[in-house]
Amino acid sequence: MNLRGKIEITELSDTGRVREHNEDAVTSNIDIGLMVLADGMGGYNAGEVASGIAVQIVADLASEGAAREERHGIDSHSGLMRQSIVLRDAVYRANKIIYQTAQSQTNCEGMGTTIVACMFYDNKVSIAHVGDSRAYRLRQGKLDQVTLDHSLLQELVDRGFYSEEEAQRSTNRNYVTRALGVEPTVEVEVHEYDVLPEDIYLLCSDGLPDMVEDEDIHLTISTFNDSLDVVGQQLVDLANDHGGRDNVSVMLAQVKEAFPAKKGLFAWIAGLFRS
Ligand SMILES: [Mn+2]
Repeated sequence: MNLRGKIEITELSDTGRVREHNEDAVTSNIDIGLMVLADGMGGYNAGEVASGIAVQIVADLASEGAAREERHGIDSHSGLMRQSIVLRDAVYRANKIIYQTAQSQTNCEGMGTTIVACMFYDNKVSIAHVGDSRAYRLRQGKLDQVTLDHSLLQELVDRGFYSEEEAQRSTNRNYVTRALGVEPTVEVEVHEYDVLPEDIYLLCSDGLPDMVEDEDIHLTISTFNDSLDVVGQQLVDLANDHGGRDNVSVMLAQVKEAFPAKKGLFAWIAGLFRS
């Protein structure tokens, strides 16, 4: 299914005010309703290599999977939609390739990257993530953080050592407990959500929430939602105005109209024989 016209996407990635390189990477494919964002780390330009590999591999494998009819619908084994599995397996694969590259190329030693990726289909969205790059959703005037960071800070919040408010003010928020490329395998978190027309989804690297309070993110999206490009630029400008200490990347998707799946050819042929 082609989502052009049903979903609008915009993406923006900025070096910020302090860093010399932009180690974030973003890519999208409107035809299959895909957005991928990665925040790399590592010496020299290894962080850029890691995040670049991550978005490339996930985009390639997701397009391949989306084109194959048998990759749609529910997988009876896992209970997940097959699109979620495509996305998850793509992230597994990216992890493996980044890990192997880090092992074999001396100047890539120790590199890694976070990732957050989402794919829209059949009035749903699958969201996969590793690390502290985030997904948010604005629905009916309310902004929710959809992903929970794989970070030391989030673990401390989960265990009751910190309140969410204390965590927002903490200066030590960037220690991630999961990343791609660090181990031969990685645990990928993937969830599916129903999508409503007018929903706005935001993917971002930690450079946004580290610099801009959730309340201001909310206000910015609500105020400028007539133009996603303006929202994106405003969010990046806010992060930079507040210091821009890190690279900042934002991807936004606005749902213009419902996008139910068309019945596949096989379902259609089977239907002919049933009547
Ligand atoms: Mn970052």
